[in-house]
Amino acid sequence: MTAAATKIIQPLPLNFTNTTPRSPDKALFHPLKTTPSSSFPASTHKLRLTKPNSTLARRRSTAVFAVSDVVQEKKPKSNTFHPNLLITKEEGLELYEDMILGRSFEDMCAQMYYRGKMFGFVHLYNGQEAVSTGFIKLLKNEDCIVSTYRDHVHALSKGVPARAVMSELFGKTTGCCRGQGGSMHMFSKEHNVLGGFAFIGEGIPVATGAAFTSKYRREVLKEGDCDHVTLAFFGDGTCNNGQFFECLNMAALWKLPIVFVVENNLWAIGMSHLRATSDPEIWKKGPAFGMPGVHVDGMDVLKVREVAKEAINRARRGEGPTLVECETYRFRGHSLADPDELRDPSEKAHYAARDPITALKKYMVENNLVSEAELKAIEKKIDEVVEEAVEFADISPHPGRSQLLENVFADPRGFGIGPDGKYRCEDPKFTEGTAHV
Ligand SMILES: Cc1ncc(C[n+]2csc(CCOP(=O)(O)OP(=O)(O)O)c2C)c(N)n1
Ligand SMILES: [Mg+2]
Repeated sequence: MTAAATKIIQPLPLNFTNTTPRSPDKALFHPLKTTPSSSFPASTHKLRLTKPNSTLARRRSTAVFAVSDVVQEKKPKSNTFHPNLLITKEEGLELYEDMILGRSFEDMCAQMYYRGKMFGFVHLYNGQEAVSTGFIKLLKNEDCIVSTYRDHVHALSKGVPARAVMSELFGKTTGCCRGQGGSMHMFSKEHNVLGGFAFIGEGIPVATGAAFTSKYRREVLKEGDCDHVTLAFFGDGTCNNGQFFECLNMAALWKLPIVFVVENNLWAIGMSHLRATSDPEIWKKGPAFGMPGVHVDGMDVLKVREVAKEAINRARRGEGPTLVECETYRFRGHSLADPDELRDPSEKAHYAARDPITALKKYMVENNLVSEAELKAIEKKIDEVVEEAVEFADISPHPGRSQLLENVFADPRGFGIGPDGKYRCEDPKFTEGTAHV
């Protein structure tokens, strides 16, 4: 084997240095005029926007820079008392409450899991709240979301009651999937939460299909008011899967109303993103398919929200999909079964210091949008919501035997399941004429 070939098949060492000359970095936007987007400490790669060189790339990336310009010039008109801020007091309180709910809920899940109240894998979202809140709080109920196995907080942000999510985790009938889905399969038709998915990448085609439905209803069935948007959330590791590329292609080709939201938390279980991906700047894959690609600081809910507004509105206006890469970090192990011994303590400390909840709190208090007391009141209210969710889940009944096969396999002949948990049509005494469904 030649030396060159050997070099190619070697995984990148953690201290990999990219020596390729690059054009000057240009951070995408700085809506809060804070520090430029950070680099990932696991590598010398900086996940910043690099100006595209070719004319084609420039043409395709125009929308990326347009997002940037809009964000920099943003001055919300409604915010009469704080004309230089990106949010009103009400908006700030809503964002804070949603992030606190996500964090407190997940902390409670950890406690309940270790007390044996939940079974199977449980993946928590601590640290990534700015992404769920920054995007989902901008949606209408009719808009759809699709998540991964790290899905509790997306469901909460979309309005699924905490008690329904907790009960689902406890495997109880009062759960949002009647206890049949569990942690990785949150679903709510009422809230248009189209699922958590245990298989990585599996939700992306479902989200693409949902976006196709909206377009079909609007353009073929002539439902003029159907401007629904779908958000697909997934991780950095998932972007190496085929479905990601296939769906980007299809969504761009058909100009579907979808936003692909990558939650790049640097790790896919124990595999560093920088060792697994040929070009770690995921946002660049958007322009490759003819859609805008945006990189945003996923630890800053206000920045995420500004990018989300642009991408969601673009989809709603019928202008097609956007790929948004949110640079974020999970504060706990991959799942509650993971002792989290692989990640460097200094990397963890770096991101812990950028906690998105603390950052929003600081921003609002320093800009006199809210008082500490108002934030404390929200924290107290959410504590009660989460406590109540646990009590509710605890006293709720387990599903009966008859539910065992429901929604698992297609009922062979459509006559339902009897009280013994077996298909009615399999009963030797069954006849179609007397079947009672
Ligand atoms: C199709 C498939 N292959 C492999 C796995 C095993 N697996 C579970 S989580 C995971 C890593 C995914 O990482 P990422 O997309 O970055 O999401 P994160 O867990 O960081 O949120 C893998 C490979 C799986 N669930 N599905
Ligand atoms: Mg990841």
